[in-house]
Amino acid sequence: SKMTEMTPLEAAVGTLVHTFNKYALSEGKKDTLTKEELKNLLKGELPGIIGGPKDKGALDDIMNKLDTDSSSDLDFKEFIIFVAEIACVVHNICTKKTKK
Ligand SMILES: [Ca+2]
Repeated sequence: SKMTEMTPLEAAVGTLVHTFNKYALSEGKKDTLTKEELKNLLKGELPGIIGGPKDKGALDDIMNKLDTDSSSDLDFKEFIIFVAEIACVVHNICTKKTKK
């Protein structure tokens, strides 16, 4: 099928879209993440990298930083910038590890 012909990067992009939609649909506007949805996404999908935000203040800080248009929710573009930042951190760690 078409799915099995996808490259790993194509599949990864599909996963990003699917994951965003899965959480965005649960409450509020269906195409944005509320703070609660962001909390659940971090806990459910990035436990090894971010961990659950330890307290409400930490979650507020993340939300405020990512919500660049101050709409009180995250659209896909705001979310994907966050993922890009995480990817850069992971890239730096991996690059340092493999460098002799
Ligand atoms: Ca926003």
